Amino acid sequence: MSSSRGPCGFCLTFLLAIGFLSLYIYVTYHAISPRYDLTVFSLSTNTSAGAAVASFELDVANRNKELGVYHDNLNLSLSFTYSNSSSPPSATAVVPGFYQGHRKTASKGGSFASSPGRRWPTTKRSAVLLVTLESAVRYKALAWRSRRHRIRVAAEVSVDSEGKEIANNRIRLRSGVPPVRFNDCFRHSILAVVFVACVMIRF
Ligand SMILES: *[C@@H]1O[C@H](CO)[C@@H](O)[C@H](O)[C@H]1NC(C)=O
Ligand SMILES: *[C@@H]1O[C@H](CO)[C@@H](O)[C@H](O)[C@H]1NC(C)=O
Ligand SMILES: CC(=O)N[C@H]1CO[C@H](CO)[C@@H](O)[C@@H]1O
Repeated sequence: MSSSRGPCGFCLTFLLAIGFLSLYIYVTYHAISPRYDLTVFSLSTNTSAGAAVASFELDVANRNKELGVYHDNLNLSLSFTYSNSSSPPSATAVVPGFYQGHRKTASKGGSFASSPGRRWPTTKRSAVLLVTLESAVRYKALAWRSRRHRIRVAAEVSVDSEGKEIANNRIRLRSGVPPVRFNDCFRHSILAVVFVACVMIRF
């Protein structure tokens, strides 16, 4: 009995505890960034106002099993890629920030309106538009919140001469996403949990 309580037994228990905890923490708290899909997009010209209006619907999916997501405002911009490339965003739209529980998908509608004095190019022909989304998210695990992670994704949208989106499927907004790191409080708490677990296993 006493031999199993020797230094080797302790080391093994310690390593096993660390291993299981690391695995659990990785599986549970490895944050996946939200997924953004345009499900509806259509461009129409308001002839009375002489302005174009683009309405859209956006699916925002939190694919994490255990993490909630606090979304900051979603800043969207729309540009006409066939016009001169140096031109600034043609229009912007904001979807107000919201909290999203784990494994939830939210559908958010909105519209782009051209800014006063800036007419959009008339789309009497098919065109490719660029939709860019900028936001920031914080992940929530139990009582912890991660720091802010910036999101910048974009997609090209093809519209026909009527201004309707050509592809009928959803259009995914994409980017390279940096890995998530929890703040110091979170890391220290994990260390404390590991320490307590080791002490409990030992005694
Ligand atoms: C078109 O513009 C006019 C004037 O600004 C506005 O009253 C009307 O609601 C607009 N129509 C649409 C479909 O947006
Ligand atoms: C979104 O727009 C608001 C207001 O213009 C700005 O304060 C905020 O920083 C923007 N967010 C991102 C992630 O760019
Ligand atoms: C810099 C650039 O591409 N300028 C072009 C902008 O668009 C006008 C009209 O389409 C062209 O004539 C310019 O050469």
